[in-house]
Amino acid sequence: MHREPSWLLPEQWSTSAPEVDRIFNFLCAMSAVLFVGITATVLVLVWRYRRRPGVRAAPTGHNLPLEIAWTLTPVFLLALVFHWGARGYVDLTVAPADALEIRVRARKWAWDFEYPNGDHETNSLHVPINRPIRLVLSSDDVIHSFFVPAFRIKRDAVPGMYSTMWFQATQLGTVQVYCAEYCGAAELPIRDDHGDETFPGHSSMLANIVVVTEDRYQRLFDRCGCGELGGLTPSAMGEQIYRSSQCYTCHSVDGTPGTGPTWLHMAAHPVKLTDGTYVEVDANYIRESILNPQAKVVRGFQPIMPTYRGSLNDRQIDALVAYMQSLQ
Ligand code: HEC
Ligand SMILES: [Cu+2]
Repeated sequence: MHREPSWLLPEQWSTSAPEVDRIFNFLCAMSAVLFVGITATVLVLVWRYRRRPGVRAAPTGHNLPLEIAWTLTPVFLLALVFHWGARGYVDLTVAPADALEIRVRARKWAWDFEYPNGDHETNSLHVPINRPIRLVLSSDDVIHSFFVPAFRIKRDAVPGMYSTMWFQATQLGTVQVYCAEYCGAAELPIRDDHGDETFPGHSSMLANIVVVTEDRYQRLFDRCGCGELGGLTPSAMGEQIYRSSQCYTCHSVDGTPGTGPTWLHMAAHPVKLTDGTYVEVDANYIRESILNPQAKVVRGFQPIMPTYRGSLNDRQIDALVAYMQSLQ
C-alpha cells in the first residue's frame, strides 16, 4: 500500500486514505488537464481569428460532432465523480458492524475520550491497529470539528446531537487531531509549564491518536479499566478503589475486626453464612457480594452493606477481586 506523503497530502495512516487520495488526485489531474486544454484552445483561437486587414468576420455555423463531444464529455466526467464520491462517502460514513466504539466529547478546548470499559482520557486516544474504530461525537458547548488529516476523516461535533465517524489505522505511532471549526478563545491568559502566558482556545484544541498493537490495547483498556496508563496493575487499581469507594470504613485488609469481615486471607478458605452453609470465596461470590450484598450474608455480621450496583463497573469489580485475592 502506498503510504508516502506527497507534496499535497500527508502520509496515509488509515484504510480509507488511499481511496480518498485517489479521488483527490483524479480531481486535481482533471482540473489541470481541463485548465491547460481550455486555455490553450482560447489562445490558439484568439491568434487564429485575430483581426487582419482584408479579412471579414463571418459566422462559422454549427459543428454537431463538436457540440455533442463537449456536452457528453463533462456529463460523463461529472457522473463519474459523483458516483465515485458518493460511494466513498458511504464507505466513510457506515462503520463495519464489529467496530470498537469510542465516545468523543468535545468542549472548549479539549477532547475527552471514553473507552468501552468506562475509562477516560483527555486529548489522547489509544486505538488498536488494524481494527475498525467507530467514534461517536458530541459537544458540551459549541460546534467543534474532529479532524484527523492522516486518516482523511473530519466530522463536526454538534451540541445536542451525536455524529459518528470511523477509521481503521494501518500504522503504529502517533497522529495529530485538530479542531477544524473555530470555537473561540479564552479572554484571560493562563501560564503554561514554562511560565509563559498563553491563551487557550481553538488553536490549542489538539489531541493525539496513539495507534498501538492489539495486545497493548488489551493491556491498556480492555480487561479491567485499570490499565497500565496510570502504571496500575489490576490489584493496585483494586486497592485504589478500596480507598476511593470507602470499602475501608467497614473492611480491614490487615485482619483488624470491623463492621464487615476483614479481607485478609478472605479468598483462602470457604466462608460460613448465616444459614449455616459454606460458600467458596471466588470471583462470582465476591461479585455477588458487591452487587447484591444481602444475597449471602456472612455469619456473625449484620446485613448492612450497601449495594454498589451501578456505581462500580465490571472492570472495577475485576480489579477489586484481584486485590482481595492478593491479600493472602
Ligand atoms: C457500611 C459498611 C460496609 C461497606 C462500606 C462495605 N461493606 Fe462489604 N460487607 C459489609 C458487611 C457487614 C459484610 C458482611 C455481611 C454480608 O455478607 O453482607 C460485608 C461483606 C462483603 C463481602 C463478602 C465478604 C466475605 O468475607 O465473604 C465482600 C466481597 C464485600 N463486602 C466487598 C465490599 C466492597 C468491595 C466494598 C467497597 C466497594 C464494601 N464491601 C463496602 C459491610 C460493608
Ligand atoms: Cu473546537
